[in-house]
Amino acid sequence: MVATQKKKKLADGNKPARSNNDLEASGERRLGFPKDFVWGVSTSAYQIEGAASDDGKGPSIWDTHCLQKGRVANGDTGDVACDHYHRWPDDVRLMTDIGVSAYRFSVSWPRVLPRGRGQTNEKGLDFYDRLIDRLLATGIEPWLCLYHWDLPKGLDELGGWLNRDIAGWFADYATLIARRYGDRVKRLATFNEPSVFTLFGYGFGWNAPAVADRTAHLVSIHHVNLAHGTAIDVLRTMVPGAKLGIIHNRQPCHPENGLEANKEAALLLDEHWNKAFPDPQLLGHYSPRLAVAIEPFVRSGDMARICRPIDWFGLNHYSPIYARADAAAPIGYAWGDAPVEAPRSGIGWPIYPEAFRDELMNVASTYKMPIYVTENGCGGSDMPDSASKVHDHERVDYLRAYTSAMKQAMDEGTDVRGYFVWSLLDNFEWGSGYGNRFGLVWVDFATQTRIPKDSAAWYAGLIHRERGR
Ligand code: IFM
Repeated sequence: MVATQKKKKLADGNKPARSNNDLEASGERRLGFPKDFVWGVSTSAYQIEGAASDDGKGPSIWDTHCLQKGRVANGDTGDVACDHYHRWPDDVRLMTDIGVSAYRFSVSWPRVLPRGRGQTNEKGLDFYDRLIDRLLATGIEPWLCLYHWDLPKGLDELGGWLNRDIAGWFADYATLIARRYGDRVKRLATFNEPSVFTLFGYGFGWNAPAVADRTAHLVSIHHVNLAHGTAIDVLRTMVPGAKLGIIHNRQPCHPENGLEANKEAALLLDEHWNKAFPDPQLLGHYSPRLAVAIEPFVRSGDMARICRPIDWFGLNHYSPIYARADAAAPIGYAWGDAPVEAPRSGIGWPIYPEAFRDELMNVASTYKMPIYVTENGCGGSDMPDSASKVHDHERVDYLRAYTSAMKQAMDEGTDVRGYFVWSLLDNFEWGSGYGNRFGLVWVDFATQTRIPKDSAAWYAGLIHRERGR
């Protein structure tokens, strides 16, 4: 039934509730966030755009990764995803309906530079021009991230993140973006979750480019750090008034089952996951275990090149993670399981809002920077009911608890200036394919029908209340 309804009618008929009556009826109270607090939503190019080879886009490592049997659940690919490349005006309208003031998205490197360097693709560049212009016209600030994991295949063939030259290729890409969009986009991030794409892509080998090797993992970390610093210098010079940052995934790391035997594994995971990027970028050195391991790949002058001044710390947080000792694993430990008694989301991720509060405070005291929470959200397997409504109470509860925890951290003096829900839309969740849904808006991937979920209405209400309007 959902499939046969007209898209426009659905979008209008499912607008998130925001009237005063609705808000009073909801019984939610204002938490007292500053009026200028940034409320946003996040997405990434490969996860929503689709149009994998339209208008001259080149292949990325995710395009080819998805074609390999067994890599992605159900054999799903990002070929169509949310078809955002064609439906972006509808998606901007959804953001307007929710009332966000900011939208974080990533540029697909191979869409604008099909081989990663050299020849640019005008049609791909035009796409982001249109999106940015519409966002600005609608009063939504574009937050542009240069890299959210979709490395051009052409660069992977040259070694990708294992080739030291990539720092220069990335800086050239940053130059293109700065020149093209820097007049309108002032919020720029170099990378999204460098620890995740290096650990999962080169350490565990689960994600593209599916390398599982200790040395490759270490080398990729260092080269991403070099690329970050080099690109920051480009953006700083070329984009007047830019506010530059980078987005880190930060989660407390615990030994599986609290066992002594897993403690060293947890400490190593903590360095790989939480410290491998912000420490050299903001403190000018690698953390102790990494400093020793990475030393053979560090050349004179590298640390100064990596540690460049930035303006904000993007923090993505979901739940604590766990490590288990495993001497046979390529990087010396295995991904651990959460305690059986942990409260969990629909996709099994532990729910601990107090860990979020603590992580915010920890980041603030370690790196002493303004924080924007650039991702936080809850995965499930939501489906519409017979009335085409999606009652995702679990996500609402999660978001309520996590935004309250964030406010607690702020009340303790932590400088948090914004919060972006992951994600605007259900989308391609990497190795899990389309089964894991994080969206405020439900997407029927067969018809591309969008239905704002109850969580979209809840978030709209929160924004409305906190703005005091
Ligand atoms: O979907 C991802 C996103 O690409 C990076 N951060 C975590 C999200 C949920 O897994």
